[in-house]
Amino acid sequence: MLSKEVIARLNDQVAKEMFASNLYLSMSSWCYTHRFDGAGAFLFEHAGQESEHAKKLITYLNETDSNLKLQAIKEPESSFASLLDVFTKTYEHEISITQSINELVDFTLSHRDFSTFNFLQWYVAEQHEEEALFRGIVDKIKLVGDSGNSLYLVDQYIKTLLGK
Ligand code: OFO
Repeated sequence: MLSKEVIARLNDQVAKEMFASNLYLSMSSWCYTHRFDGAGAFLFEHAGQESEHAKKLITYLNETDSNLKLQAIKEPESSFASLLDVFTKTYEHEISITQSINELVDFTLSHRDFSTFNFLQWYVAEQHEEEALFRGIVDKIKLVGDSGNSLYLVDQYIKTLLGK
């Protein structure tokens, strides 16, 4: 049986994962409309992963007989200055999600909720991977510069990251 506070915090995390999914769909669409098809496909797929992160939390709530309370999801940004702007924002967003997960982990440990603490370890590992993934893309974009040819190549590189 989870405490009311843990249930509320898990519900908040569901909303954050759903917002991330919508944000990446919005970014994906911006990429497609600016002819960055590789980045568009990558972000579209990543939006699906974020939705899975939300569902994994929902399944945990269901398994612990806890009430899911879905929240209104705020509208994501839809216009971006450049491909670098898009991926800088994805990276910053992942850092904010990591902070949120860390706070949850800290809360569950200090309140001796070892089951939820253990469940959250998957998210700790996932955030480590995602921060590295997005930081890597930001670094590549900075490395190649912002000419059309370079951005085409980096878009092709991002396409190779499908499934990561
Ligand atoms: Fe990309 O973050 Fe979910 O957890």
